[in-house]
Amino acid sequence: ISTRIRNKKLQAKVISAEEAVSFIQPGMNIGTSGFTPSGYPKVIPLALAQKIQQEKFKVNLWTGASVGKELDGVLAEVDGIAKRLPYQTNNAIRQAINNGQIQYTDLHLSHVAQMSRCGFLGGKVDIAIVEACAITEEGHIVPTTSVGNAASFVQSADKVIIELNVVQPLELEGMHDIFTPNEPPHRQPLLLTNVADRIGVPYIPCQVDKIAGIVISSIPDDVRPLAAVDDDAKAMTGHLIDFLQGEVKAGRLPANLLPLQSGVGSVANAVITGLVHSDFSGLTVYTEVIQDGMLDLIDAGKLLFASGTALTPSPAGLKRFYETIARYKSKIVLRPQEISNSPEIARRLGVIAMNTAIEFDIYGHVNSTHVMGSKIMNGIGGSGDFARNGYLTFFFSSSVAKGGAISCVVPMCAHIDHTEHDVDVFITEQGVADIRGLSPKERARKIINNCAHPDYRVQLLDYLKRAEEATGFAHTPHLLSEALSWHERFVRTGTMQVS
Ligand code: 0RQ
Repeated sequence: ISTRIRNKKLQAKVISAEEAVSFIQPGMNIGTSGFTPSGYPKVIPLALAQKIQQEKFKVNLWTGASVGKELDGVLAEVDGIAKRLPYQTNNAIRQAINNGQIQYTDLHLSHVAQMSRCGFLGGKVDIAIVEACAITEEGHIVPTTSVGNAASFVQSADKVIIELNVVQPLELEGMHDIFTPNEPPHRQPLLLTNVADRIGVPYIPCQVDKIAGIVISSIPDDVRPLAAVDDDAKAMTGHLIDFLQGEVKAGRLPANLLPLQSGVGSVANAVITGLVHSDFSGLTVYTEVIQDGMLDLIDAGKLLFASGTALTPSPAGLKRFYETIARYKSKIVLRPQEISNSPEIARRLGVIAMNTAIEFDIYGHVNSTHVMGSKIMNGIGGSGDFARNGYLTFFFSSSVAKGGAISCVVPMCAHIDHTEHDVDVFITEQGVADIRGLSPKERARKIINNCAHPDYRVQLLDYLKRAEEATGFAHTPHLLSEALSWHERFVRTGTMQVS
């Protein structure tokens, strides 16, 4: 254990998970490490769930993004969460949010650290629980497969509990670059001008006295298998690659493109995998999650460097990563999400932002988060950090969902996460709508003709034509009594199609 806990005084602070949760009081704000099912604490939340089941109380859970079942899942199942932020993908949590049990605050991921430090989120972090692969002699924490908000939570917490995970390889040490900005006014620029630049230290700074206990864990990350790449995702990837080639030819992008950002989900991974089989090389990545496709790109010699805040591989991808960690170590850096998702850096580097929508409307607004206007799916995640600040911003979606009963191109989104001002290009399996420089009415025709499913094109064009006539060809024509009728029709009849 001395190779993992290098401070003698701290070796005496190893406690059980049950002892660790005795520090947690009802109503506390618990800030944890973790981003996607990577690098989150596991044995302490499992013990906390047991305590909550016996004593019936709730805590507020702040993480980096979604986390694994040993944290989100078990705490939701014992009804132990009062407020959850800033992103989730767990079924039990989603259900509890949508039935009113959990209050959920869905935030741009780059905003969370500053908001928590500055007390915007309902007090400060009472206890930070952080997964580590080692603790240095000075008490500094070496994170594992993600960084998320851990550094900021440690900085502002009263107490820190470390979950030392002995199945996370020690070779992870050196892969992190931790920097926490000072608060305004007079904040200094982030001096990061290339994806591989390092601006911080390879550990989370922490004072020895703040560490209340260390719990040993040997539970691996709950990584998930990748969804199969379906025909829609393949078609979208093809459209994207053709489009990027056109941009290079037109002189609007360099031959090795610009740093790529890619969201989560089946489409996002298919897109990155598609690049492996393309002619592009010398690529770089400045993103939040590093998925299997990026490891493939490194193996194919096409990806020079990837910067993110989390490794989010499939089980097979994680095995490959662990087995050949030395190969990837020099090509990957993990940063706090405040830096990986920084709007300042996304703008400076000229990131190509690629995210997935639930639906988008004919004028170019995007809904990434809500089903039929009311029910949360996951959250905005980092999509807004990159979409607004990218050099070139793409949104992907299949043109229809639920076997064609839902058109993902609608007259008006029933919830808006990204506005018409944030998007450059939409891609569905039907085609590409490049809306750069277009007026709303020009955009509408392009989006309908290029991206909507043929089964819904006539219906959409009819809406547009009638809205133009009714408003006297106003700037962004809408029929207010009809704009959301497509969603209403689906809820009432089970389809958006007019019979
Ligand atoms: O539902 O699972 O019940 O079949 O939505 O859709 O097609 O599997 O797509 O896995 O790529 O997820 C937007 C949710 C897409 C995701 C979203 C239903 C569809 C299916 C999932 P079923 P697919 P994906 C970086 C960036 C926001 C955060 C973000 C997401 C399910 O990409 O959460 O971008 N993005 N973060 O049937 C009703 C519609 C629908 C619909 C699809 N119009 N109406 N249901 N579905 N379209 C990541 C982080 O920040 C960590």
